[in-house]
Amino acid sequence: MSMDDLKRQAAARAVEQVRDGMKLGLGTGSTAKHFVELLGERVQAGLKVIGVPTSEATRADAERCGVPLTTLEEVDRLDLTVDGADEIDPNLELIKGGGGALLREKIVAAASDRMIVIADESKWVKTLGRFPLPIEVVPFGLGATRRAIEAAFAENNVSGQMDIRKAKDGHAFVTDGGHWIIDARLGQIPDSARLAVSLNSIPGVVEHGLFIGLARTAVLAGPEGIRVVE
Ligand code: ABF
Repeated sequence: MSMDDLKRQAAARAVEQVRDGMKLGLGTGSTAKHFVELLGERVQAGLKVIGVPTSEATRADAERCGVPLTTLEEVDRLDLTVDGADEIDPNLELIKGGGGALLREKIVAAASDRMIVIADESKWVKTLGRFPLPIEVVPFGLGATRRAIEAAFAENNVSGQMDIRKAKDGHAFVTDGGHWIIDARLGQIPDSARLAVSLNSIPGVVEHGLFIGLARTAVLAGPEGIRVVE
C-alpha cells in the first residue's frame, strides 16, 4: 500500500467523525486534502456542513469539491478541525508548518472544540524535533528576531541551524499572511511546551509550528492498519 493510500485511510477514518450540521476546520497538506475530497463526496450525498479553510490551497480544494465555506468572522466556534502534521508525539504535541500554513492552521485549531490529526505512521515520533521546526517571522528586523530565537533556543537547551525557507524561484517563501518562515533544525526538543512559550514572547515571531494542547485525537495509518491515539 502506498503512502498516499495510508493518508487517505486516515482521512477516511476522520470523516466518520463528521456529523450533520458541523462547522469544520479544514487542514492543509496532502493528508488533509484527502479529507476535503472525502468530505466533498459526503456533501454531494446530502451531508450539511460548513468549513473554514486553513490556506488558499485548501480553499481552492474545498471549492472544487463543493464543500461550503465560511470564515471565523461569520461563525463563533468550530466543532471539529481535521488536519495533518509533520510530527506527532505520544502527548499529541505536534510539529506543523512544513506546508507553510501554520498560522492559519493554529488559529483554526484554537477556535475548534476538537482537533483530530491525521497522518501516516511515519509522522509518529518519541520526541519532537527531527523535522525542522517552522517559525513564521516578520521580514522587518529579521536579524534581531533571529538573535532572540537563538537566545530562546539556548534557554531551552536546544540548538541548530536556522534557514530562511526558499520558494522554488529561489526567493524567500512567503506565507498566505505575507510573512517568511525560518526552519530550525533542532534534532530533539526535550520540552516543547516550554520552548513554545519562549518563542511566543518574541515580537518578530508571528507563530511557530509547535502545537501544544490542541490535538485531542491522532488517527495514524500504517501497513498494519489504523491506530487511534487519544
Ligand atoms: C499541514 O500539512 C502541515 O501543518 C504539515 O506541515 C503538513 C503535513 O503534510 P502532509 O499531510 O502532506 O504530510 O497539515
